[in-house]
Amino acid sequence: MVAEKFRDHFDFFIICDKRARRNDKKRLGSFSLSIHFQLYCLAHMYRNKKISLVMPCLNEEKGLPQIARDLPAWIDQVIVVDNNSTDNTAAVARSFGWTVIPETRRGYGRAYKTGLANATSDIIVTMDGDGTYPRNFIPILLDVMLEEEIDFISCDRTGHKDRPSSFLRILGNDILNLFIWLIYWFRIHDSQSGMWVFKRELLARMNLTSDTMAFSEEIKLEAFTLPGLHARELVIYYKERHGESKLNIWRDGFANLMFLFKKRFGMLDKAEPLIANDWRLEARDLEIENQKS
Ligand SMILES: Nc1nc2c(ncn2[C@@H]2O[C@H](COP(=O)(O)OP(=O)(O)OP(=O)(O)O)[C@@H](O)[C@H]2O)c(=O)[nH]1
Ligand SMILES: [Mg+2]
Repeated sequence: MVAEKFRDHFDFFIICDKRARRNDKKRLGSFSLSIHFQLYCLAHMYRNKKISLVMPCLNEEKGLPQIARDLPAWIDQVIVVDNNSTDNTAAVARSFGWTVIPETRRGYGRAYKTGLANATSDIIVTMDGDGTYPRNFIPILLDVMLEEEIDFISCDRTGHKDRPSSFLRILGNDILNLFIWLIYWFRIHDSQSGMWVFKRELLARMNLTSDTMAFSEEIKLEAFTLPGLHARELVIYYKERHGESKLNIWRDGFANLMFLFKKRFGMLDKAEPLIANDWRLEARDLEIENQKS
């Protein structure tokens, strides 16, 4: 039911986006509307939940201003994890009042681990710092999450047919999705998506080992296979990248494929949870145990 509503919203946003690009006047109109909506929401929090946004960033000074332009003002905490960027990423992020966490150890996964461990809100939203992921979908994703009692949403770019992506990337993603199906037994359409919305408390249960680009598929493997978790994919649209890509298609693609096997066949050491367990999780585990017996 809510998922259907979401699909309508998706079409609506695609139409608005196209129209806004065609007509500057309309863009100004929708901009002032969103300002009013944001002023109305200045009280922070969303439906009584605190929200953190976490972004790993390596030389993303061009992407961050795109994100700041239409990021909902009620987001309580914005964390940028900076890996010694050689451009002005840190200064640009600070100019928007965001928290910059320096991380000297390189890697997408490493940056995420540091950022997620420092997030303090009830719900965490993630995205790249390159401006590709839709900020105006955040409230809709949160609505779906709260109304359908979903624990983890993985945003699926494949529903946006005109998305800017090369044939090789789409093929690589499909191959990884196929292997996930074959060796983990669940279907996913976009295992490499970098936008997730999830309850922070899940971090206490997840075994997140990867320091590299494989972190993106690893967090989904955890979310979709942990017992008692409700994980879903929902479609989003996806925009052109600002700044240079950090993805090496062949190297990262092959490493991500190998990672799937290593994790499945227990070839990785167990990682420390990113946050301490809390009483809510223990209570829910007990509930699951009771249901089983
Ligand atoms: N802190 C940190 N961030 C990184 C590192 N590698 C990549 N990132 C960031 O992680 C995000 C994902 O990297 P991208 O280059 O966008 O990779 P991608 O989305 O697969 O590729 P594109 O579709 O070309 O954007 C971006 O915000 C990068 O700046 C790293 O080693 N450290
Ligand atoms: Mg990207």
